[in-house]
Amino acid sequence: MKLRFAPTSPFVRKCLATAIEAGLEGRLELIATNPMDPADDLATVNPLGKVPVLVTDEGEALYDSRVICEYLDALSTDAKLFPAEGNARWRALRLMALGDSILDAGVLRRYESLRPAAERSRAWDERQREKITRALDALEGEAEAFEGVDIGLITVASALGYLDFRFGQENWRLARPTLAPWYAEFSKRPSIALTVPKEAA
Ligand SMILES: N[C@@H](CCC(=O)N[C@@H](CS)C(=O)NCC(=O)O)C(=O)O
Repeated sequence: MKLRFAPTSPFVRKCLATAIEAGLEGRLELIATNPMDPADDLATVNPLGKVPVLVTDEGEALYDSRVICEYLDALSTDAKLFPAEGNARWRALRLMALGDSILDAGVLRRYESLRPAAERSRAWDERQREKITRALDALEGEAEAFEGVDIGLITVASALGYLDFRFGQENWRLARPTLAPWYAEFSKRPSIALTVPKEAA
């Protein structure tokens, strides 16, 4: 399987962490891809021009990260990261949605910050920042119940790691006394420790 990969992308990280948890990382060939480079052929496999994309051994291109993670989970014979049913399933999917939405807002803020100063909207940035703050407060309110590993918690960890990577000066840990230690502990998992985002070489 081939994974269109960018070392800064938190959505790619989520897929890699899932592959590691699922024992499948050895089957992934990473294809370095810059989604912001108009010369990159990414749009030939994903019309949206976004990473991650997984090209299966059968040659089918799968996107986005939610679909890729569920595909990897289905291939795995290890413990399932997408709980099959009941409250555990809905909680994991909701936490995945919350983590993904922190990432959507964070990535939008990042792209906004790269625009020429005169074109940037402070109101737009603030609107996205408020979404992130409310989502973090919601996570703080339920972090005491976090245990084990599933796709929801992997996504939340990917989101918190991205906030450290791009918005470290805003220090999300302040006034989050339950979420911060949960993340410190969860980050010791090889799937999280081995996939910390970094600038492209
Ligand atoms: N919902 C998508 C989001 C993917 C995404 O936003 N990827 C970013 C990189 S972190 C990207 O490729 N952006 C390029 C663009 O927006 O043109 C997913 O879960 O995979």
